[in-house]
Amino acid sequence: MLSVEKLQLFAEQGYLVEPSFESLDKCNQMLFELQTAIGKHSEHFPRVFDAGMIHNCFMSGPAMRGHLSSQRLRLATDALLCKNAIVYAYQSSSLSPGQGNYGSRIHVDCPRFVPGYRTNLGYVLALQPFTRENGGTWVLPGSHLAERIPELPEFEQGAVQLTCRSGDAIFFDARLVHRAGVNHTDQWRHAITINFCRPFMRSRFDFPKMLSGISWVKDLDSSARKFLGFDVRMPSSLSEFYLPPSERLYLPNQE
Ligand SMILES: O=C(O)CCC(=O)C(=O)O
Repeated sequence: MLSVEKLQLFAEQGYLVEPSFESLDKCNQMLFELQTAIGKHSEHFPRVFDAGMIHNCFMSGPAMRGHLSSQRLRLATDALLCKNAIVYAYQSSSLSPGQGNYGSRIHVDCPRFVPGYRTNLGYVLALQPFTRENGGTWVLPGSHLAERIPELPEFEQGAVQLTCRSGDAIFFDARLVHRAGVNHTDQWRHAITINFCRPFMRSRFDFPKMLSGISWVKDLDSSARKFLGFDVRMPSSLSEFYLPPSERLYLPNQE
């Protein structure tokens, strides 16, 4: 799927935009689920530091859950991060009219800098067009190659703003310095964002535990299960450690 040229550019610049990564139909379903989730979330947590960001989006509807079964997404994480990648965090990034959000500060999505080694991969799926006016993501090309996070003037001098159509995806090295823009329109701008990590690392939440007892878990396909960490669960007793191969909690050969 990703040409050698694209992979080379990704290595140098730290990001790439994949056009029409997801269908408009699926994006619209996800948009509906996300808007519903935002309504509920703001009732339960009216004053949070990351307003406009819904956590664990796979809990908020079948389309956002189904996105974890996207073969394109699995192929992309294989190519841009590693085999058997898992989700560190699956959330959304919405900008309400006239606002930025927690993601609008200059930041990287992974605190560790390991020269020459990518630990995490960022992913933003535009559920609506990203424009200059509604806060398309700003990135500083090449900044993933250095440990230092530049100050605002340096960022502003070199940053480029990414504009997208609905369904376009932005992939980035999680060490790339970036930020969400500010929405200067009177309409919301919605996106889902996923941070992927290597399978030996830990997720922000214990997803298998969170999902214990939930009926739709049995319908997840193998790639969605893998993304949610079901193949790298830790045994908590010797009887779990000695389970037969077909029931093992931590599968062999996870990178
Ligand atoms: O919403 C955006 O444009 C960027 C989101 C972001 O900063 C992030 O996912 O870390």
